[in-house]
Amino acid sequence: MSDNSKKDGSSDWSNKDGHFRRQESSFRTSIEPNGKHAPEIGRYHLVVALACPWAHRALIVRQLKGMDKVPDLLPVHVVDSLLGPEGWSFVPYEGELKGLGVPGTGIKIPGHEDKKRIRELYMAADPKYEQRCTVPIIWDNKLGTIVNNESSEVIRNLNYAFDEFLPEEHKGVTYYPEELRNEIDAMNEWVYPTINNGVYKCGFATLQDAYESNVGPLFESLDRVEKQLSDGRKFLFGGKLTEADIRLFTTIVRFDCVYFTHFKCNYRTIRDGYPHINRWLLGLYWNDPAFKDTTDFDSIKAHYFQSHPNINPHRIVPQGPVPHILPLNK
Ligand SMILES: N[C@@H](CCC(=O)N[C@@H](CS)C(=O)NCC(=O)O)C(=O)O
Repeated sequence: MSDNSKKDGSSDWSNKDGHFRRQESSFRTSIEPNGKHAPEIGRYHLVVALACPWAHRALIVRQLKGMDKVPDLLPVHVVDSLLGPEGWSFVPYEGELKGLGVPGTGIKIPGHEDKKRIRELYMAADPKYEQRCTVPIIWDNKLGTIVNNESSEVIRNLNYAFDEFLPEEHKGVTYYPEELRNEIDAMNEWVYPTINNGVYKCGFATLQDAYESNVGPLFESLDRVEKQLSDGRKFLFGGKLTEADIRLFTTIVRFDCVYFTHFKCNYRTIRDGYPHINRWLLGLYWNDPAFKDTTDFDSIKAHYFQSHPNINPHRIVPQGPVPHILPLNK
């Protein structure tokens, strides 16, 4: 178990120095022709929480690549929005936590319908697993194991993993194109630590210093993104949608609703403080169903505000902002 992990789901994830440190993901293989996990219909499953920005990346790429249109290619299983004492759950929590959360779809993976928690899937994959049991996961139901639980790798793999089964227009489409790889990698280098994970480092800090050392860099990075988008471009690298947009979107779409208040990322909101980021956000959300259909504000808010009692002890879910996201031509 990593030093910032607690099995009770209480989100007291910080180290003694007050800093939150995210654990390294453990399952790091991919779906490859002729590999251990060969592409096949009816074999793989995607397990997600709708609230989770990392899982959200995978849901977006799955839909962008048209996998949602091919029956049994990569069905999605959604957990309850509440992250409770035993981790993510396929069934609503009982007892003290009863009635909270937004129910998921449960689990319908053949042979695993009896499983109540994500933890049981991790245990089936590796009985010695001792880390936190995170989403997203790609589950291989032929080998009974997890292919990968690291979203940055899952989304790269989905670019090509199932191309042979996809409609013509989706074959060969990649969100990590050869010619932009250096720029995408360079951007991920600062966006991940200061924005994607940066909001968590602010929110889960348990000492004033730890919070302060992360909130400044978060807003410096948002300023940098704002500048990058200030020439009116549609996507981060111009006219082409890439994984950099997808990775940033899942954090930004949660920002005004959750991170601004719950994680104390409150120098300014996106809608009022970052006109270019807001324009980019609304463009993705309203113009492409892969972004809108996969964003569930009720689950997002229910999860964050109800799952971290040490941040929000009464678990009250705020009603705003109104609206959760602005209309396209405000
Ligand atoms: N590096 C992982 C991080 C995934 C992650 O931390 N997911 C969180 C939800 S946002 C989780 O499942 N947490 C469960 C827990 O901590 O018990 C990835 O990008 O896939």
